[in-house]
Amino acid sequence: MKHRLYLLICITLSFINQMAAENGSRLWLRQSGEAGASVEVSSRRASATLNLAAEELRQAWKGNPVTLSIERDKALAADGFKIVCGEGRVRVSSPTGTGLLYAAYHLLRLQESEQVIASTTENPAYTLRILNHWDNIDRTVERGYAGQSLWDWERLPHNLSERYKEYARANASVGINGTVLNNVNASPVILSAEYLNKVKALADVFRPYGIRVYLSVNFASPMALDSLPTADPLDKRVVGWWKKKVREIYSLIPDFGGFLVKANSEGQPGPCDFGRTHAEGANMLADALKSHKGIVMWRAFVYSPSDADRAKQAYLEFKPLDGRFRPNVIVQVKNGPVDFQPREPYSPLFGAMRHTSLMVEFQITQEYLGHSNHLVYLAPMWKEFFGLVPPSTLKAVAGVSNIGSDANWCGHPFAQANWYAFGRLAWNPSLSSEAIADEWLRQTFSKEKEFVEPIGRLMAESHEAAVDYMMPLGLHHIFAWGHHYGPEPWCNVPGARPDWMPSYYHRAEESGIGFDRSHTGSRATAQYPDSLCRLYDNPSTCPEQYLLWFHHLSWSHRMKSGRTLWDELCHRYDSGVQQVREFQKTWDRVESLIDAERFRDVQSRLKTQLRDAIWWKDACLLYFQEFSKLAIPYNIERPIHELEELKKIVLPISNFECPDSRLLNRNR
Ligand code: BDP
Repeated sequence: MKHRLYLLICITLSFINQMAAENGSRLWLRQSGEAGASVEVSSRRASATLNLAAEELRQAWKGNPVTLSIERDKALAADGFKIVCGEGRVRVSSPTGTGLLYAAYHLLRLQESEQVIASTTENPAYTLRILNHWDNIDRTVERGYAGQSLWDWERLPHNLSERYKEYARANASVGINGTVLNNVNASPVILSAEYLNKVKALADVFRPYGIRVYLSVNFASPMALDSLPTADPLDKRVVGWWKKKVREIYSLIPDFGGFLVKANSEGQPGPCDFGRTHAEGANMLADALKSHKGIVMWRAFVYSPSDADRAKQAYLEFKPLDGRFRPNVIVQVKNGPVDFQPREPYSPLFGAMRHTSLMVEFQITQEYLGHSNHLVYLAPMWKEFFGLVPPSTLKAVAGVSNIGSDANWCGHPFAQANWYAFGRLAWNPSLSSEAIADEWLRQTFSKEKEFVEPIGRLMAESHEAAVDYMMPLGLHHIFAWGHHYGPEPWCNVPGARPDWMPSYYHRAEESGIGFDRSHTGSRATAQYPDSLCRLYDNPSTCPEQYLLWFHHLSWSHRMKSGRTLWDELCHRYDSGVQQVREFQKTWDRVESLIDAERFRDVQSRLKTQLRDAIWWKDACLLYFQEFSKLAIPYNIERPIHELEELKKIVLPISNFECPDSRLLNRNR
């Protein structure tokens, strides 16, 4: 009897445990419970997308009966929708099935995050809301920290993983409607007939979810694939080659979106190799795509080993080309002028190219923000950008994906929030980062106030905390060589380009620290509109968050806090560390409110984050102290490392892969 009771208890406990176990694979789409509301489709035009919209609601909608109808409406963009609630019914209309699908996800989002379901009209801010995958065809992911690439090229086109559909569904649920499947450092092979058939298979899976497929192309593809003697965009053979290739693509994928191009950047081929401009290169591709309604997204991420300040180079090269691009070219500019640093001012190209369509490229994957070990919610950083660059001046929004084959898609459970927030902001950049965090938390973890409030605050503070423990006050690019995971302000690789070395950016010396980009230095400030130029150019008006980005200042420079620059720097590093300590406490307090599996996962990653924050603080302060020769203020946490010991750390991660286990086992 006793034995049986024991067995019963064991079975019950293991059942409860299983129920509690969540591996994060369901993302924010964890609707449960009986639905059962009636969903009526009042449209004669049946479509796979419309069926999906109805199906999603039938499975999870618990509210009043819904009617879905496709209707033309002047107030609605193609993807827009209208919801009218009244008389015990919810009437949803849109000019397209995709709009109805978005409306279905909108209703479910409100339901699952316990918001009021009210009449509304929604139009996306941008017609193109696109993910950029930096996935290679060997399934490695450049700057990917969540396993392998989702695309199993070897098994495509015949074998279609269930995850392709889940991926499309997750994107559609936040309004993402485009995906560039492959790395901007593109292999020409992606354009071979064999691979185009694989791409077609993916496009077919994504189509019902309103997602179009795009490809990154290597500008020298005609040479690599068909041995043309040149890739000169003005050469007739080259023009003919691209036209034919484009026709081949559209015969397989009639709604193919277009090309993304990284040209003449970091060793990639481009039109400049043949004495042509970026505009000539982009326009040649745009002409090939035009009759198919395809577009070219041409990246402005260029910098050469010249004398010009790297932060000025994209502007110097692209601004003179303003107005020279075809209407179906969008110049894709990273949010900042250097490279996805924890904090950058916005790229001055925004606002400077008034006769060219521009789109912003954000980095969702955390190349410079602790990979998948650090909890850093990126929406506040993107909102900072939108605060300076009016969303209406942009044509589209792109985000470098953080998605991989990991069960939970993104590595860190909270990295999912960045995928989610990217989609939500691409749909509506005026949403607040707090509101997005709130709805994501409720759908992903728990609706309990005791959970949502403190963890929402933690998320809101997480970006600033990371900036503080990594590179406060406008410091930038003082990362370890190659993988960019830890600090290496002393890094000096013999023979490497100076603008790849941290000292190029921090310029620490006995008299002070920072990059003078004011009128007394590189004059990068002059690339901004007058009012901002004046603000940034003067150290007493320059926002302190950009101070050492724009100025080289003495260690004794007086800060707004009254502290000296040196003391302020120490204070900021320390405050970043202290914040992570608080994050740990906040997290531990919510243990009983969520499943054990994700609780422990986040808990252990926070431990790594704290160890890393201390590592960053000690490394940077001890290194900069060699120049300042000043004491670390006595009220802040003392270093626990020796500088020489920190200089010896070599992480066993190559440039483009960094399995967490190896990171966690590193020798400090
Ligand atoms: C840098 C990455 C590099 C990318 C490059 C790019 O370190 O891996 O190829 O940007 O955006 O941030 O092209």
